[in-house]
Amino acid sequence: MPNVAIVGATGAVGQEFLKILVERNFPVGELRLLATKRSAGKKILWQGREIEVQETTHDSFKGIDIALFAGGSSSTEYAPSAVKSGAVVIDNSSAYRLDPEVPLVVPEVNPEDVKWHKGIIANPNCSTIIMAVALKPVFDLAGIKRVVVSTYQAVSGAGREGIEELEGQVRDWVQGKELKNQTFPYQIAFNLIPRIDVFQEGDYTKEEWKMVKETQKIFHVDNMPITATTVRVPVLRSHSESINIETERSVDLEEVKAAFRKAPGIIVEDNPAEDRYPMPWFTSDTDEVYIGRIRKDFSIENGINLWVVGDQIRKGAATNTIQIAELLL
Ligand code: 2RA
Repeated sequence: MPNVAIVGATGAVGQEFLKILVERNFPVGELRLLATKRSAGKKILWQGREIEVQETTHDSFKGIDIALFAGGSSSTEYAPSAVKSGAVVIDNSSAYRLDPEVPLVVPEVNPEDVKWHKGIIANPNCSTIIMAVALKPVFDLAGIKRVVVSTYQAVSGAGREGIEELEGQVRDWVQGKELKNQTFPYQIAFNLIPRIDVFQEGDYTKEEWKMVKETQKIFHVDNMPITATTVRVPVLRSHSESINIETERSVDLEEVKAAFRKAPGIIVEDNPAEDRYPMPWFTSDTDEVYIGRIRKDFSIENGINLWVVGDQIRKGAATNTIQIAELLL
């Protein structure tokens, strides 16, 4: 059984790793829990074992086969040491995602890419993963000419602080107090903010460029035309995306629906007659990508509109990482 290390074990994604390893029955020999100095010494009960969290150092990876990095700046510092010790790193940070030497993997889309890793495999950005899972059946069926996506991203995408900020602002508003913001650039309660991460080239944000460039890499189509607008909304968990796809070839909508129904990792929830469509409140804490509002785009010859929702902490981060680890086994 492989020895597994979790770097960032006490954070939101790290904690989710612990749950998902159990849920998916992932075989684990030793489980080493690593975190910053601040969390070192904490004891975590996992599968009847009491495991003490250790501070991550360059020597933390001796005897480890698979190192799951939950994200953050520790990746560039410690992933090379983990690889030197013989571990395969699966990294949730953005550090290696566009490195041509590092595969960027969504198991439902490009599982074969794990084969050419040189020690590090990158886990894509959460909103990218959710979109890629939804695009794959359409890509296989009719080819993709262009994608226009707008996201509605939950506050937990910004970590625990994001949740605390929204909850705190709602509480303060009810009590008639002044609302304060620290994590987000403006008040997020009863509002939305059309800017996630920093502004970059062309006045697009880093999150928007991630959706473009990472998707192109995952599908091995460097020039796939994709344009994104990413928006933070006052939702606690699960990212939603409105996706417009122009296909290369004409395709019957029923065929598209059938392809979604057959595809791994997708649940079709689309019944206008019964007012059924995916919503973030109901998809949270699940592993699938939910697709609804499947419609023809009548403004172009070959176009489809979708409403796609997925739990970004699970499928957008932790579950996708463990699925990559399963491919390694
Ligand atoms: C967000 N995509 O939702 C980011 C987290 N990786 O802010």
